[in-house]
Amino acid sequence: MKPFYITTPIYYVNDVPHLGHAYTTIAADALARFHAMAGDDVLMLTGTDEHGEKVQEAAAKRGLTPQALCDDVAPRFAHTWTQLDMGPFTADGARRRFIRTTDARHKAVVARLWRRIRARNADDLYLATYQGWYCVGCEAFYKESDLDKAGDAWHCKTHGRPVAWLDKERSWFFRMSRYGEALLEHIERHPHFIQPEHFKNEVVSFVRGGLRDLSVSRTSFAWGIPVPEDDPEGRAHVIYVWMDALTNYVSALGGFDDDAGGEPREFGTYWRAATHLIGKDILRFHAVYWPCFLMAAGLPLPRTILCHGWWTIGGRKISKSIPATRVDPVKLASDLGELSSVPETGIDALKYFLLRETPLGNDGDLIFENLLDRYNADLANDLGNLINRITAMVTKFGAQATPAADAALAAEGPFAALRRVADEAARDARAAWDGFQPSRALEATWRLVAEGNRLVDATQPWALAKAGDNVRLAQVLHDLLATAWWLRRMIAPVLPATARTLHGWLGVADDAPLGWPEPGQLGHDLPPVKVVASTPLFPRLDDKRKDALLARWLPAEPAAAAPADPAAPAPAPVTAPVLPPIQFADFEKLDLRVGKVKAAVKVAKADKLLHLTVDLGEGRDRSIVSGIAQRYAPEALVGKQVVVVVNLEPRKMKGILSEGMILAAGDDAILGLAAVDAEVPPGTRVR
Ligand code: ME8
Repeated sequence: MKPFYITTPIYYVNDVPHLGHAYTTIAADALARFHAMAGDDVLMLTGTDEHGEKVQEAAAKRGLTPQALCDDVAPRFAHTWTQLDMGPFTADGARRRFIRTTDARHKAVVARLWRRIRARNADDLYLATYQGWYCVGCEAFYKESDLDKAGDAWHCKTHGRPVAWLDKERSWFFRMSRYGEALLEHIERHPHFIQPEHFKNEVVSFVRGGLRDLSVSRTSFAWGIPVPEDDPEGRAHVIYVWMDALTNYVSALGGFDDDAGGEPREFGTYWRAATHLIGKDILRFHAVYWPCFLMAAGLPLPRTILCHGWWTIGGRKISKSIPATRVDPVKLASDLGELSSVPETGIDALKYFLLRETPLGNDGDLIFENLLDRYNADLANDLGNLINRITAMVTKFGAQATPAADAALAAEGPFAALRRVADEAARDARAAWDGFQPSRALEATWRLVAEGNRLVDATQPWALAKAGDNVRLAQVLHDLLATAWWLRRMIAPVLPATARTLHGWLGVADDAPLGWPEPGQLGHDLPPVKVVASTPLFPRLDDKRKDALLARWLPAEPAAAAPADPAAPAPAPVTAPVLPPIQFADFEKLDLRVGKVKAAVKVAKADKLLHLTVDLGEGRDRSIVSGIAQRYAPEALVGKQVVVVVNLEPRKMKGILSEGMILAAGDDAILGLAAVDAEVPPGTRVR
């Protein structure tokens, strides 16, 4: 059995899981499931990154010790993966492991890595003074050329927030400059080391630009693993959180050597088969720092760094720092499965969309309408429909046991076409999975789904039954069951709940072999079946249902979709003083109306402004410029009711006439639009 070791990043515990984290874990889970079906010896690892300044700060904000914060949040990650049908991940020697960097075993391996580097080349680690910019969000040191200047301050490109100046902090340095050439050579000799290709090119040009030595210890805070040797000046250093975190991939295998210097069995088996799946935000740490640390310690490198893009909403990265983007994957999945006879298939629908919609290395904008459209097209109309048709026809036409295939018929017309498409789909999907391309794998799989539906349309089994053409009818039913059995396996990496359900409906034995379908075997590999009638797995969403889901999800109601942030400070009290009293007649002068947003676009060169077209029941729409762009994506507003002051003097903003003012509460970060809780005709007065 070939080993296959797939890892996700270990996530920071300053945040609870959001859709971005779920995406990586879902992709890793799908790869793990595919490889298991392909007969590989699979180990999957995820976990939490618990040390460093960022976690220490988050704990302080919540009034907790760092350890208490970690103990609260780490299980939430593990639980989320179980809720998304990927668990359980456990700490012990299981096939699915969860590692925490506060585990004693991990800490010991990090200290060993340090000593090992020192023992090989003592001057690879040396004491000096660090001065420069640091982003606590990234836990990374930056040159000014890596940063954006906004006003007087330098800002991190990922977090968009000002970076801190570390002023002459005494620090251990790692001589990374020594390893640039060796790294370039490794990348050249192993063309699949960094995938996809465009990320490899990015790394190569970064390394060619020259590697600088890296500060790998901190003295200004204590939440980390102590450097395992003394500083002659007597200062206490903790190991840089990235050196600590990256080592998790090895400590989860029991480390790279034991007390006697021998290689632990799991390290020997899995390390060279390691694939680190990561987001592009942390490419440099994985494709540059980590290999350099390993080379300095005389250790082999992992096989592949597999990098994916970012999910954004309205063009903004899904991240903790932008509350409106923090979509809760569990909520989304449960909403999607709400009407299904098997609610867990909502989880499958979410996984399917995320992996099908965008190729792994690309960025994807999460457009909820597209999610619902894909659900209807690919899952309700195509897959769900096919499954229901197959089980319904087999039960209806009485072929409860496996109908026999007729060799002559199988080589003919639609039956031959089905075999050709099935073979191609299995081959192409397998190659795509092997090449880390889930989107292509699903596309290939759906060619077989389409062909199954085509077979039903082309052969019209109900007409065959009516005409008493039992030989042909048996062939159709046989081929449909054979197709269902192939699909049960081919969808399993991404739609495990659907696959399990289909398995049950087909009545196949629990221990039937679940290897990847082999070309030429359609029908020949069909185990005995005992089909039961099915119920709708992916009921079609009509417009009313779609609108109801969109209303739940769109960021205009952030509370509905955003998970609570355990690290967020309590909101500040509203302290604005109450204004002096006014007469009712003064209030009556204000004309407030309900409007319906018909269109919304960003205003060029104005970060805060949106240009809205609003129906106020006047027979013509009004143009209104509103300062809500930091909080609302334009597409989230279309169709929404807003409250508008309609009798303010019109004025021009950025050259655009604004004929009204939208009422909202709060400022950029916690802005909420004033709303009326019933649908009322545009132009209705608000008093
Ligand atoms: O970086 N789109 O942890 P983290 C896609 N602890 N993926 C996203 C995403 C988005 N919008 N947002 C987050 C850390 N991710 C370190 C890792 S590993 C030794 C240490 C995913 O909690 C993506 O995989 O900030 C990204 O790399 C990871 O979450 C960052 O998680």
